[in-house]
Amino acid sequence: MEKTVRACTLEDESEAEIVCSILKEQDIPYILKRMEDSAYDGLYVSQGPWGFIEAPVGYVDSIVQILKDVKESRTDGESPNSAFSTNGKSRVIKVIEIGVPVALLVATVILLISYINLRRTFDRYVGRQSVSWSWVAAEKAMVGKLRTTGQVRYKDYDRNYNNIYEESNIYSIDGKRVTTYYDKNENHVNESFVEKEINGNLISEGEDKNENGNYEHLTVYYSPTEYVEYIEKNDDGRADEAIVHNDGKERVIDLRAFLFNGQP
Ligand SMILES: [Ca+2]
Ligand SMILES: [Ca+2]
Ligand SMILES: [Ca+2]
Ligand SMILES: [Ca+2]
Repeated sequence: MEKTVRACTLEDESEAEIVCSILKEQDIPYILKRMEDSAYDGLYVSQGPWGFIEAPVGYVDSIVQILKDVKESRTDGESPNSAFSTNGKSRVIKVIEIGVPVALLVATVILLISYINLRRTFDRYVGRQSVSWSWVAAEKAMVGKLRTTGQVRYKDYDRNYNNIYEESNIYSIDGKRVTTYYDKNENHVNESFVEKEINGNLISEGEDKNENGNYEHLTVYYSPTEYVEYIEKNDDGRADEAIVHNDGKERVIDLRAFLFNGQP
C-alpha cells in the first residue's frame, strides 16, 4: 500500500465495523487503527475517538463521505449495512441479549411444569398429599380428606362414641374403599382385614383371632369362585395348610408335605 494518511476518526467500535465493511465492499484500501493499539494504552479511549482510519491520500475524500453517510444513517435509524442494526450493535449480539434470557425463561417454565407434574404423580401414587381430619357426626366417623382436593382417603368409625375405632377404612385415590381393618372387640388391636380392588372384587381377607400379629386364616382371591385359604395351625407365622377352592370343589393341601416332601 502506498503512503497512508489519517482519513477520519471513528467514534466507537460499531461505527468502525460499519465503515470498514463498506470500505471492504468498495475495495478501498485502508488501515484501521484503534486508540488502544496506540501509545495511549487504552486510557484515551473513554475520552476521545475510538480509533481512526488511515488510507492512501487519493481515497480520503471517499472515506470521509462514507463516514458522513454512516453517521447520518445511524442518526436516521437506518443501517447502511444489513448486518448491523440501528444502534450499531450487531444483530447477533441483539439476538444473544434478547434470546438467551427468553430461552432461559422458557427453560425455567418447562422445568417448573415438569416438576409440578412429577410432584403430582408422586403425590398420587405415594399418597404424600396432606390429609385433614374431622369428626363427621352423621357418619359417626373420623374422616381424613386430602387438603388439596377434598377427596376422602380415610374413614375411621366409632359408632358407640368410646374413642376407639372399631373399623378403619382406606380409600383409593378414586374414592373407592379398598382396605378395611376391624377391631370389633375394641382393644386397639386389629383382628381382621379385608382388601378389595377398586372395582369391588375381593383381593384378600385375613383373620388374627388371638391378635398376636399372625393371621391364622388368610384367604387370597383369584376370582369369586377361585380362592385359596391358608391355615395357620401352630401360630408360628407360617401357613400349614392350603384349601384350594375351585368352582365349588375343595382340595386340602398339607403345605409342608407338598412343598418339602414331594407329596401332592
Ligand atoms: Ca368405638
Ligand atoms: Ca381387636
Ligand atoms: Ca394369630
Ligand atoms: Ca404354622
